[in-house]
This record gives sequence, structure tokens and C-alpha cells, in this order.
Amino acid sequence: MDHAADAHRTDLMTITRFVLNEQSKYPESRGDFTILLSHIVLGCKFVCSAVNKAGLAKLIGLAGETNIQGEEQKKLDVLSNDVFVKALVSSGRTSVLVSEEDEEATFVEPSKRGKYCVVFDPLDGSSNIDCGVSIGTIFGIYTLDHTDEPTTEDVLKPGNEMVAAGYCMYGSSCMLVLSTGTGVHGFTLDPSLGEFILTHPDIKIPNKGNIYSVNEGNAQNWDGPTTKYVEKCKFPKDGSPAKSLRYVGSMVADVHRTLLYGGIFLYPADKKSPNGKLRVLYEVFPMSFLMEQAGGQAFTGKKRALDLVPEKIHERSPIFLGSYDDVEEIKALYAEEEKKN
Ligand code: FDP
Repeated sequence: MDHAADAHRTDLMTITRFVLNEQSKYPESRGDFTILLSHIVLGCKFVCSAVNKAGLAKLIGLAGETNIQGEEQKKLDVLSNDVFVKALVSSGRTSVLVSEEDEEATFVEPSKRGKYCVVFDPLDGSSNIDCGVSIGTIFGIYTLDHTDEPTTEDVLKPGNEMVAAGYCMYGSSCMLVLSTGTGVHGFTLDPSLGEFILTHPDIKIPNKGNIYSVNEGNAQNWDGPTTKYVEKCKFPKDGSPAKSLRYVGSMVADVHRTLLYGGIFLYPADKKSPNGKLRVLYEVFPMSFLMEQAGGQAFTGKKRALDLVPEKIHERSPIFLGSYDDVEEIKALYAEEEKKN
């Protein structure tokens, strides 16, 4: 047995150690955020294990229920939602929860309340479950000003007020990407230890990328700026090489690749869905927060995505996010269009 190598293996930056280090920078901190995060991490490990076992355990399949979006819920969606709601409530650090799977916000009973509010999509990209393609959990965290009588108004805040955001991708490896407002850090689950280990410190998105990611099947219904932008990606007139198209159709996977390799992810408005498809609170905001923290940008077609103020908890918005310069180009096309009108 190589004891020296084993000893070295214990000097790992686990996600708990990382967050405790961050916490020590704020002497007034009582560790509430660390506790909340440890419950989110537990939820992610649980869902990861369920996703890995899905085929074996025959968890795949329809649960026979329909969620508020009118989609058939899969068993893993139901399970993941239950796991996260229980993990968050039992942390004793939350007051309001908004989940993609629940029509109404969940208000935590007074004895278990804490100062945080968590918005989340427990299992995003669920149409990819049955074929084993990467799926993920997305979350965003707000601080409440009070815990006495929380209401939905407490979560209808702009994304720029989030204190943390992240996602966990259940793919070829299980990876948790987190920002608490001081950069973006990626942790990979070591299944033998059951710990998330810091593997991607301080992720920075390249300023420009050579990949665009969009559901081109919707092209006939796009507006002018999106159509022009995608045309430019395919037939650049400035002599630059054409961009490659990559689209998994699972937001976590498409955004994760964009974050690491650069480029742009688009889910624009179209004639059939004038507000796009993706949800502001638990898809657009957390991913925009991460993009900005990594040096990229996120734009709705009208404004900076994090400046949106949602009026409903399940509100949707078009979104263009990714490398700074790539998003700059689409912003210029929308600005041109606005000048014409
Ligand atoms: P899904 O419907 O499979 O749950 O918001 C959900 C989402 O996936 C995103 O993860 C993904 O980016 C997008 O929808 C894919 O939508 P299209 O199938 O319309 O491309």
C-alpha cells in the first residue's frame, strides 16, 4: 500500500473545505450559507446516484402525472424534486422555495425557517433522461430581508440580487459548478470518496468562441436579429472561420460546454413563443449569474438578463449567453433593429 500517496489524497479541496475557507473571510458569518450549501450538495449526490441507477432500478418511465408546464413528469423529476425540497427544508436555513416542478412557491413552516430563499430546477433537460444524455440541477439563492411572513414577492427579485448560483451536471462525471459572487469554481464528484473535489478553480470563459448552440428547428419562427446572427455564424463575411454548431437540448450540458470552451448559447423568442422557453428564476438567472462571474455576458434581446424583474415565479425570457465578444455581436444586431423601428 502506498501510504504517502494515500496521505496526499486526503489533502483535497473538498467543496465543504472551500466554502468554509470562503466563510472565514467574513468573521461575522454564522455558517448558515455553509449549512445550506451542504444540504444542496447532499441533494445533488442523491440525484446523481438515482440518475446513475435509473436504467437498472427501472426508475425511468412516466409517473403518470403532468406538471404545471403540461409536460408528462418522469419518475426521476418527481424524485429529484422531493429530494431537493426535503434537503432544503431540513437545512433549517430556507423560508421560500421555488421549484420548476411546483406550481406554487413552498413556504417553510416557521420552526424551520432561515434567511435564504432557493429557486431551482431539480432535473433540467428531462427529455434527455431516457437516452442517458447529460441532465442537471440548476439553483439560485437569494437572501431574505426578514423571515416573519415570507411571500412570493420575496423571490420576485432581479437576478443581480442573487447571492449564489450553480448547477450540478449528471454526465460522464458528476460536476457541481458554483459561484458565490467571487468567480466560478467547478467541483467533480469522486464517487469513491463521495466528495466533490475542486477540479476547475476560477473558471473563465474565453472572450470569443467558435461554437454556437441553438435549436435550429425553430429557425422559421425567429426574429430578424437572431436569424442574422446565426447566418453570420455559418457564413461569416469577415474572413473568420464558420462556427461549429453543438446542441444537446439540455441546458446544463449546453451551458457547461459554453462556459468551458467559449461561444454562445441561444434560446431566443420566436413567433410561437414570444417569451422564449427558458424560465427566468431557475434557468436564466442562475446561468446568467455564472456567465457574468466567469467574464461572459447574458442578454435577453432587450437588456442585461440579470436586470430583469420577474412578475411571476414561472416567467420565461429569451436568453443569449456566453463569451463576451460573441454576446456583444448579438447585442449590436438587436440595437440595429431597435434603431430601425
Ligand atoms: P427539457 O425541455 O428537456 O427539460 O427548460 C428545459 C429544457 O429541456 C432545457 O434544459 C433545454 O435547454 C431546452 O429545454 C431545450 O428545449 P428545445 O427542446 O425546445 O430545444
